[in-house]
Amino acid sequence: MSPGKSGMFPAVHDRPVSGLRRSRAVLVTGAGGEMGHSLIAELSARPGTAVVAMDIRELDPAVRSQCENAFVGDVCDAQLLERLLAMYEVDEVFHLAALLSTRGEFAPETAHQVNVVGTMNLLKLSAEQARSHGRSVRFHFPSSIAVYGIPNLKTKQQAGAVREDQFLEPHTMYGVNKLAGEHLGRYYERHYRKLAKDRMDRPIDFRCIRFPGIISADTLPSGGTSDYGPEMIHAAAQGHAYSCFVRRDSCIPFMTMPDAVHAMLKLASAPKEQLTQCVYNVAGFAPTAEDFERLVMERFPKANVSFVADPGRQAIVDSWPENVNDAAARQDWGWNASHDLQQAFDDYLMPLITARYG
Ligand code: AKB
Repeated sequence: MSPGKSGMFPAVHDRPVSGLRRSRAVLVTGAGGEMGHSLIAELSARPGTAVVAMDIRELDPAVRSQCENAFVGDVCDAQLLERLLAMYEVDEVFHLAALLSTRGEFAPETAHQVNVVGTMNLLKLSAEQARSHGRSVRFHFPSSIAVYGIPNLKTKQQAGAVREDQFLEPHTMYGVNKLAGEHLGRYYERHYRKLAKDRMDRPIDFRCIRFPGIISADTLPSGGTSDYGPEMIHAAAQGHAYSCFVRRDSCIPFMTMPDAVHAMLKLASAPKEQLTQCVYNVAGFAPTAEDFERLVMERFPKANVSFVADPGRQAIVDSWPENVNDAAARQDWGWNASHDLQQAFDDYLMPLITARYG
């Protein structure tokens, strides 16, 4: 076993690959993250789906138990990716590994390495996988509302729900990286090695959703700028005081984690001929921070919520749209959120969060 680029020996819980034929698998990067927990639970429940997971840290045992195999390593480690892809015949990739918007502003070049170089590593190796097994690799890329860069609050209020082709001048490195990832994916699908005589047509089937802020009852986000929504709810449920880092009138779109995973899997299974674009908006609900406070106080009357805006993080949230227009997703692949704001609290968050914290 050769050490990966990091010089570390990735922890690999090898299970023998049967004979010379590689086992077919679905690869999930960033498997230990918020979305990875929920996505792997859904994928592993599908008959005949073998999930191979990859994350920078060891997986939670509960997640690990749902995987065929798990690799600890960095998506920038091309050697590790090559080793993994030599062991499995990968038909589908869910590339969740990323450095989010707030963390990315403290280390923008690192964010670029993880979010763009890591993505390109994986696209390149997936295209090589496609050549080797003769089928295109379905590549799922979670993008973000961070790709939008609205210049000021007046324009934000006038813009309302923005379409996929509007305001694409992101104010964060994370947003720049996600926009680059979208263009890279479209290139690998439609133009990869355009002039090469031995090129394969469409080695990648690239499918991308621009996610809003996501709220999970099971996990807390870290390193994001939309984190104030879930942080406020989880703090109140634990009886902890919470100082919200944005103004009360701050408004961006959110959705629940079940709806986010539902959207990703619904796009994943849509017939390609129905898809008129590679990148789609999806919307859930668009509360202000004050809406979150009101709903939290209704359910946790003793909650202690205060507002102390962090100018930098506030500027990021102000550059993101109030909401997104998801007409294309509804039209092309039948997207429809199952939780509006009230249902998110009543049907999803409250039952699970109160059970979790007692
Ligand atoms: C972040 O806050 O950076 C992410 C996002 C909106 O993509 N949750």
